[in-house]
Amino acid sequence: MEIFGDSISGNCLKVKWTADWIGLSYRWIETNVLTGETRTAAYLAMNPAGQVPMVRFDDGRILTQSNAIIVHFAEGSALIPVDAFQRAKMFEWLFWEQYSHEPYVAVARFHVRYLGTSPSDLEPRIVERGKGALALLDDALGRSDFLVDDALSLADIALVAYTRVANEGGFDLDDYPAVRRWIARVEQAANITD
Ligand SMILES: N[C@@H](CCC(=O)N[C@@H](CS)C(=O)NCC(=O)O)C(=O)O
Repeated sequence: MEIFGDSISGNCLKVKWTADWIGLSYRWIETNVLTGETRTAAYLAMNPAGQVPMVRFDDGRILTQSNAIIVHFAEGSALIPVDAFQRAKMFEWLFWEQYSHEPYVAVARFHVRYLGTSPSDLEPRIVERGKGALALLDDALGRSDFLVDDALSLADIALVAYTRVANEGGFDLDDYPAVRRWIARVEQAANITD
């Protein structure tokens, strides 16, 4: 299969890390969002949303949305809890990541690191909501080594993607000590080096 992704994107890297952890074989197609490679006619024909990550399976089927992809990849693996309630807790984190974390922590980073915005010029709501998301994570991780059932799951892989680079968006991770310890723990458990 082919994974279309931009290596600067946490949404794409979480797909790569999950595939690597499971040992799937794939071809990585580097797709630059900054130069509009997701907006060409050929790309839009595959994914009308014009975004990465996107997977094209050998039979031509297409799958998009990072968290849908990692759930599909990890089906039957230890990254998805067997217990139905714990599995639902994992989904709770995955939905929260897309609605209440990524739109602030990742967007702040994109503006600061890739568009050259000064952290002090970021929209205050983005900063406030980003800090709130990091504080919520810190609180949860003060009580448990991993987000779900004290074991590495897709919740950790999805949430570490932008949390580990939150400083690039002007957030100070020193304010969230439990988060910092968890980042190191997840990087080691999930073999994350890039
Ligand atoms: N909810 C989507 C978000 C995907 C997304 O925002 N992708 C960005 C890169 S992180 C993108 O492709 N941006 C290019 C564009 O919108 O033109 C997911 O989790 O996959």
